[in-house]
Amino acid sequence: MTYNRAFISLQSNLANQPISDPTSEPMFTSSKKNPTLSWVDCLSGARGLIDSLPSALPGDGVNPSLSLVKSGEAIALEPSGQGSALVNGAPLRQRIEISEATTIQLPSALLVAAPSDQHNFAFIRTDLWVLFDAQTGEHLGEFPPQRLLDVAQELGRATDTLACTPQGLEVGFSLSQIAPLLSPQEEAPIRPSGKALLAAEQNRGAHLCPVCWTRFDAGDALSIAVHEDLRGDPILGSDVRLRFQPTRFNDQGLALDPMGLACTDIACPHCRRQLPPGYLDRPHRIISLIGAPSAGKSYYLAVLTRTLQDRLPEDFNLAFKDGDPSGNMLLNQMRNTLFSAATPEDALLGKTALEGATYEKLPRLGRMVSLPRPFIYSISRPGQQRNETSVILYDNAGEHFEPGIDIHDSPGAMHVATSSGLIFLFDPTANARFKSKLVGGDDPQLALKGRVDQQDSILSEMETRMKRVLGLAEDERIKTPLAFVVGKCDTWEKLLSSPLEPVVKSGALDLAAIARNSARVRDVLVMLCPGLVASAESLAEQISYFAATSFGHTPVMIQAGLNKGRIAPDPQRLAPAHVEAPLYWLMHLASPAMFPSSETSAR
Ligand SMILES: Nc1nc2c(ncn2[C@@H]2O[C@H](COP(=O)(O)OP(=O)(O)OP(=O)(O)O)[C@@H](O)[C@H]2O)c(=O)[nH]1
Ligand SMILES: [Mg+2]
Repeated sequence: MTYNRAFISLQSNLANQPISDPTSEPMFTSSKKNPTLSWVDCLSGARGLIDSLPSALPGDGVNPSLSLVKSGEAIALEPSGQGSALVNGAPLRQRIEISEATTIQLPSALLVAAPSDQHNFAFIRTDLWVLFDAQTGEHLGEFPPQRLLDVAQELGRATDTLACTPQGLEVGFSLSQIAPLLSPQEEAPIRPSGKALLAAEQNRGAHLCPVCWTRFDAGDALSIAVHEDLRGDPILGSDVRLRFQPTRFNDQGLALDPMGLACTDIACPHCRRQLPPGYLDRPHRIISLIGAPSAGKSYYLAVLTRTLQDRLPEDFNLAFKDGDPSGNMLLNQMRNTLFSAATPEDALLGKTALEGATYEKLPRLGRMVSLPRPFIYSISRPGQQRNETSVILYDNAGEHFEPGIDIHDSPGAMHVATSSGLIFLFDPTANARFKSKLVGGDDPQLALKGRVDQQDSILSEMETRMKRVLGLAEDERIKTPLAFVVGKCDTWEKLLSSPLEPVVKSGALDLAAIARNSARVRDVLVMLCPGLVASAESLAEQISYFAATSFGHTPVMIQAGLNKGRIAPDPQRLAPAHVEAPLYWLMHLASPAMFPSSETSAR
């Protein structure tokens, strides 16, 4: 819906024309009926009829700022000389006749009045207001009046560029003019201004949004309207259901949408993205997977989620379930592509595009940005669903971690700052020193020419970003534990001094075995990339090295067809190894009760 520009300018240009010539003949002289005036208070919803004149208006206090008087066949507004009534947005200085719907702003009431034969205001909904652009008339959404100022702030819009009106009314108010009536008096002076303050003020609360990583309190979560007529959100677009701050609830405590339907879905108050069912009821751990383009992140995620589902029941007596089937669809599809394929061509996973399907465009702290979709899985002990926790994973494009991407313009990798654990997936097939040790290997990746190895700068970029966001000093180390995973170990495991040991024993994590495996991998890294080890260890307080392979065999290069020249695993020979160990270690540090170690369980 677009609001008529002429109508808005009529209202916001503050036209309250005086009666041009009070002595002139009235236009209609036939009716002898006394004029009556219908009015509605746009905030309280009170409404009524005035037929005895002169009269004061409701809400005009003990010293009324205007009075209603008879003016020929019509009713006119007469200034009393005191107070500060605004009529059609301008101070009332002289008598004006009410010939059509007229807005009247009093110190404690916001009225619309019109001759009763023109309007009875029966269809006005004062609990739901339309917000629109004062210049263009563009419809920006419908909100309860008490939300209008917050919405303006969320939109990053000055209130004097916005106009609003109760649903069903054809005249509007300038949002800046009516602001004092919308915000309770005591709140007004403490609203901070400025972008930094805005960001800081918005980023508080008990819950963290898995999409924009901004904090909020449960009471501030938005509800998602159910009624089909409420399709269209002012910020997310016309095909998205309206997000609104609930004010009415049914007997079960469910929010009611503006059409009275009960709503179960909720959304983040910042980015407005729908949150998975039950999101606020359990703790969440973000595990950030970091790696250069082609490091193997997408395959690792597909294999990791499958392996966790298979291994967690046996290893820790835990169930690993899809915590958001519709939100996890893409990762589940990747997993199915890989594990139900018959040929390498079918098993091929595409490169993750910087703003492709794994990303969605959403508002974050006042600007529209691309954010990676969260993949949420719940972990629980059978019979103890109450102690459920969940893991959030993201499939970023490797480019997102490279230096040169502004973290505010493109904050898609900012989850690192709020995560419980970091997995840095190192790609040995992109590193010249590893490659020189693997000469003669069959992996076609080892023969790829022209790859630039930026993995050291990805690590230092991650450090810089995290320190910036967390406000850490240059010489401080990051407290988030770092699992340094040297991936694709099907190609290089022969460089290890001895084979890796199993890390789970009798339902507990064997930290000593993890430490010995870490030392084995670290030895190889120190030999080939000592600088990288030094920077990783100066970055994080807690670090452990791992080796993993998503494939467990050498992938092949596709020889013909559309995907000719691309490298893919042979689905018949998939044998992932050690992929779960980094996650077990990070989850043990984050939730030792769920992922106990042999040390803790022996105590
Ligand atoms: N040998 C071997 N190759 C692997 C393994 N995992 C992935 N690869 C190969 O590594 C390449 C990149 O894998 P992806 O998972 O697409 O890499 P990515 O990190 O998601 O890359 P971007 O999406 O560009 O950031 C592909 O050619 C895979 O075949 C592995 O365990 N062993
Ligand atoms: Mg990828």
